[in-house]
Amino acid sequence: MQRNTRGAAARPADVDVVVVGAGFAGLYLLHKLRGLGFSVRVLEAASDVGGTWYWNRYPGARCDIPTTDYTFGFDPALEQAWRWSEKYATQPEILRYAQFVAEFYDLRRDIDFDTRVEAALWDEADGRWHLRTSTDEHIRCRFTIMATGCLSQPKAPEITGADRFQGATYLTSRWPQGGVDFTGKRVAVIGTGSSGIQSIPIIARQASQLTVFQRTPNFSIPAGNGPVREERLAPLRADRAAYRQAARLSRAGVPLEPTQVYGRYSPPEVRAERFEAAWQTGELIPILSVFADQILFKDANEIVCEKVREKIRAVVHDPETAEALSPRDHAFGTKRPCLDTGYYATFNLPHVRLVDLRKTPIERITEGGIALSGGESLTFDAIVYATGFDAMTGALVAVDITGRDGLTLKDKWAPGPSTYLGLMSRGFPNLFTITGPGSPSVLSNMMVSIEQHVEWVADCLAALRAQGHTRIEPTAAAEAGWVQHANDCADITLYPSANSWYMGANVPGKPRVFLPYVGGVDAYRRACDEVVARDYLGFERS
Ligand code: FAD
Ligand code: N01
Repeated sequence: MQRNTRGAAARPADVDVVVVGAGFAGLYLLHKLRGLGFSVRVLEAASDVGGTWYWNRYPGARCDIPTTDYTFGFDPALEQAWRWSEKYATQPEILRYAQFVAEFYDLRRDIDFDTRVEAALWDEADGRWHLRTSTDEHIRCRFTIMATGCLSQPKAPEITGADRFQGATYLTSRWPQGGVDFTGKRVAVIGTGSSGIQSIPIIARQASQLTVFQRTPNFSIPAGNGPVREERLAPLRADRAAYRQAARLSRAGVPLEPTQVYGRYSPPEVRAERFEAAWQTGELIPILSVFADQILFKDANEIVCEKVREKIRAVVHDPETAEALSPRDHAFGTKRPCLDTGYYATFNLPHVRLVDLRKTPIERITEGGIALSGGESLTFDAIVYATGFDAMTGALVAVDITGRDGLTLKDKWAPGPSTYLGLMSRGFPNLFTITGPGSPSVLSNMMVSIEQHVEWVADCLAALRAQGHTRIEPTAAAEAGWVQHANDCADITLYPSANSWYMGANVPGKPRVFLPYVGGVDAYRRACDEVVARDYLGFERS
């Protein structure tokens, strides 16, 4: 028996299951597996639960799926016990929710905090994983479940001289717990993805000067935040179970009837009306679904792009700045669009400047600030990096995972990740990934996808135990088939045409592979269910 880092309780060094990560996925796994009678330990690098919502404390951080949907739906009692205050809750409120879930099910007693899993080695003779942690503990387990998150491994800034800056440096995804006061400071923000776009208007309120360094403009729509709207609450109140079931059987994990209207065949007034209706919802899924063909064909997609650009021009006073903020290099939706509160209007403020890095790239970061290629040198008190993540695979390959016959996950996935259903990868028996590459994950309401994966894996472990099996691994043919299918689904869309983190394009040297499964939450769930109905088709068990 060994002690956890908090010294709170003795922990067994040999368990049925180790779960890596205590975000929403890890929390639900622990609850579910405990209920099935498995011995479980959860190992978490952070000092508390929450995952994404523990780490991303930058100003303005909120969810971009409405809280009516971005919430656990597996337990009516949990839903009864919690009320969200806003359409899009802030990071502190979502973190409180994660903490509330941990307390509701008394989860913390089986979680080791401040404990990073550094290595995992499969012992074929023993039929177990042997894990090594940053606290130098060695743990044996029959099953390892990686609930390490899709957006949890920050990407390095990759800018020459980044370590030379003498002022304060912040990373949005590792924001200080006590917050930062930028009052009177000259601040640089590098990056205009969701994190940059959420934080920039708030930093602008404090800073004496704010300079935004934009490499690629992003599409953003106003969130229209406020109290949870009655029309969202009504169907939930009327029949909670039916609402949650509709989400599970939807394309993106939020109940929405798919449209049959094609943009390319619609008259201008229909296009305008449908776009405006979606824009007014202030929600991502409707604006991603204005037309049935918008993610398939460039001309249909361009209708949406140009309407968003019109909105930008209507807000931003300076035409040159408006044009610089208008995306022209990627189709709408092929990079995750953002939700904002006053983002574009921020560029009308006299103390806010946009630097278009396409025209004047950063040459290097200096002791005092940022030097641009044209010879201009800007001085700052603080630099904020909103530069994103090594998404979907980063946190998995950061652990030194060695499977059967000495195969490492890093080597196997060097040409791109290869999985069966985004749940397992051949060569790594008894190792599961929650919302892994090849599953809908980041293209969906993650709460719905996390629940589906947790339930599938938990049912699988229970079925193995019931059948007297101790080992499971996908076949080579099943994995190759799924990878082919996932690529085929992506290739008929516009998604692969963008330099997005969905494609691994934001990390130098990362192979260009479309990482999530684009076929939809509904189709994906059916595929997973069918595999089970056919007695775990595509898996070898012993
Ligand atoms: P995470 O929350 O990422 O948790 C993974 C945990 O694993 C982390 O706590 C990490 O510390 C730990 N970990 C990783 N590696 C190790 C290791 N080797 N050893 C020990 N611990 C480890 N999705 C939506 O659907 N809607 C949204 O509105 C939304 N908003 C988002 C906003 C932000 C700012 C970000 C970054 C992401 C957002 N997402 C959103 C995606 C979000 O990541 C998921 O919704 C969800 O929170 C993921 O939960 P998770 O438990 O799978 O992973
Ligand atoms: O990261 P990003 P993020 N020099 O990768 C730029 C979720 N999320 O943290 O596009 C200059 O999107 C980079 O430029 P480019 C959501 O799923 C949700 O913002 O690579 N610039 C880009 O502009 C989201 O999609 C919310 O050319 C550099 C930016 O940095 C995902 O997390 C909030 C650079 C990174 O954008 C990631 O979002 C936050 C460099 N060297 C996050 N390197 C919600 O609203 C990178 N960039 C719920």
